[in-house]
Amino acid sequence: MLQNSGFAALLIAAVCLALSFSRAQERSVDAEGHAWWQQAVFYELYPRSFADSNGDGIGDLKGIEAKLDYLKQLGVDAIWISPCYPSPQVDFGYDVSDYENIDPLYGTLADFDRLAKAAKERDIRIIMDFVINHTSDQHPWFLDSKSSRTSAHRDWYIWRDGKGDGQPPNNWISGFGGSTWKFDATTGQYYYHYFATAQPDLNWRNPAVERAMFDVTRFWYKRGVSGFRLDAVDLLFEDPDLHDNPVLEGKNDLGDPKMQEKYNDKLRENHDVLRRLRSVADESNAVLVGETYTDSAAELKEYYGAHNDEIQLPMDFMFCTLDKLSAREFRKQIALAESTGGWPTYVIGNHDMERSYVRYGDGKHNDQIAKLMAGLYLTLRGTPIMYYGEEIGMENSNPTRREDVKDPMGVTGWPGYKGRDGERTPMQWDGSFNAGFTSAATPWLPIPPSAKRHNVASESNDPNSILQFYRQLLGLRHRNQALLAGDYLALNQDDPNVLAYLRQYKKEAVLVALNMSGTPQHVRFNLSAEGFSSAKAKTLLTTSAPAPNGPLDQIVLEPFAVYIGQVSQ
Ligand code: TEU
Ligand code: CA
Repeated sequence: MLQNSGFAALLIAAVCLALSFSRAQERSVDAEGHAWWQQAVFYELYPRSFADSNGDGIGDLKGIEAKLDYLKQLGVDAIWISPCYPSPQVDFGYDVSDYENIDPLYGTLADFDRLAKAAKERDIRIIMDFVINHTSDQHPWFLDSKSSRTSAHRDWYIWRDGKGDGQPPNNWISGFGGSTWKFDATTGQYYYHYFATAQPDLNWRNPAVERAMFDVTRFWYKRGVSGFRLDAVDLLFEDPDLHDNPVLEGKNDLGDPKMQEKYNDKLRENHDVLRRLRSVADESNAVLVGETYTDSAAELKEYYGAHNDEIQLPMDFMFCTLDKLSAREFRKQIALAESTGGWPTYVIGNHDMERSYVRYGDGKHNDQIAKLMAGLYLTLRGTPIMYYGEEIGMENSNPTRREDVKDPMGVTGWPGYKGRDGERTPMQWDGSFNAGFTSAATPWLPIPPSAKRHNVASESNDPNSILQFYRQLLGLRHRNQALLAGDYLALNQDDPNVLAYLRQYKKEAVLVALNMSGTPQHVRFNLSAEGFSSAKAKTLLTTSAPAPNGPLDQIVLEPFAVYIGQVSQ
C-alpha cells in the first residue's frame, strides 16, 4: 500500500513534469519551429530621447508608456530600452551604478512595472540593455574595490601594478581614447577600463562576478523582461598576462595609435560565460541579443554557439557598417550572414553610428533611399532591429561647437570626431515646439531643423511618407509567411544595380527587387530554376510609379525603387 502510493506520487510527478515541459516548448516555438524572437520586429529606443512626460527635457518611462500604441500600430513586437538604470550618466546610462533599479531621471521601479504591464497588454515585449563588461566607478562594488587591496570586492575588477616610472601595465588603448589603465592613488595600482575612466571593467574570471551578474538577469526576468541586449560583449575577458597588443600603422578617430586588439577583444573565454548566461535565459524563454562587432562569418558564427547555445541574435555589424548603396556589396554581405547557418540579425542604425538616413542618402533622394533601406533589411531572412526615428527619416544633427558636446567620445574626439550626440536627438513627434518631445524650454539635445518635415504627425497624413511605407511593410511582413520564415535565394546575381532575391516558403515565394542606383532599371526574372513556372508576380508593395503590373520580364524600377511581389508555383 505504502509502496503503491509512493509509485503513484512518482507517476503524478512525472506526468506533471512532462506537461510543464511540453507547455514550455509550446511557449517557445510555433508549429513551424520558430521561436518568438524570430518572428518579432525589434525597436531600439534611447530613453533620454523618446518622449518626456514630466517636462524636464529628458525622456522617461512614462513617456515610453504613452507611446506604446504608436509602436504597436507601427508593427513593433519588442522594444529594447537603452540603459535606464541608476547612473552618473557619464556615458548616458552605459555607466551603471545599480543594476536593479531605475534612474530617477526615468522614473521608478513601479513605473517600470506599469510600463511592462501596459506593454504586455499590447503584446509588446521588453528587452533590457545589459551593460555586462563594466560598471560605473560609482557602483558600490567599485567603491569597495578601490577602497583597499584587501576589500571584499577588490578582485571584482582588474587591478595591476604599473611598469614603474608612471608607465601603465601595458599598451592597450581605450575605445574612448588614451590608455585603458587608470592609476588610483589610494591603493597605488592601476585599474582597467576599456571605455571611459568612469567605466571600470568587471573581472569575469571571478565567479562571484558571474553569480552577481546572472542574478541581475533573474531579477529582470521576474519583472517580465523577455531578454537582454548584451553591451560590448566582445570585451568580457582580457589576457591575464597582459601582453601588449600589436600596433598598426596610423591613428584612429580619437588620435591614438591603431592596434590589433589581440589580447583584450573576443577571447575564447567569452563563450563559456555566454553558454551559462544562455541557460539562465532559457529558463525564462528569453532572448539574448549581442552587440557583436565581428570581422568575419567565422567570428559571427561562433557567437551562436557550437550547439546554438549562446546568443540567439548576434547583431551583424558587418552588414550595417557597409556604408554605401551597392547591390554587389549587400549581396555579398547577405551571403556571408547566410553562410553562418544561423538566424541573421540585421540593423542599419543605432545610438553609436551616424543615422542611416545620412549614411545612405545621396542628398537628393534621401526619403526614397530610406524606404529602399527599409525594403532591404525588413524583408531579409532574420530578425530586424529598428532604431527609433528611422521610420520617419530622422537625420543626424551634430554639435557645431565643442561646448555643446555631451558624448564623452565627442569631447575627446573633437573636432575630428564629433561624437554620437547627432544620432541621439529627441524623437520628432509633430511639427510643434520641440517636436512634441518635451514641454521644457530646452531638451537635453537640440531638435534638428528637419523635424518640421520629418515627424510622426505630418508623415501620418502623407500617404507617400517614409512612416507610411514602414507601416505597410511591417504589416505585410507580419502577415506573410514567406517573409517571416522563407528561405533566402539570391537572384540575378550579376546585376550591379538591382539587388533581388526570393523569400521562399513551401509553394509560395515573395520576390524583392531593390534598385540601388539613381537610374531607372528594367529587370527580368526567370524563376523556373527556382521551381516557379508562373511568369507573373502579384504586386504586394512598391514605391515605383506606375506600379509594375506583374509580368516578371517587364519590371521597371524607378531610381531607388522597392518592388515586392508574390509568386506562386
Ligand atoms: O558600445 C561599444 C562600442 O564598441 C562602442 O563604443 C563603439 O565602438 C563606439 O560607440 C563607436 O561608434 C557600447 C554602447 O553601445 C555604447 O553606447 C557605449 O558607449 C559603450 O558600449 C560603453 O558601454
Ligand atoms: Ca572587460
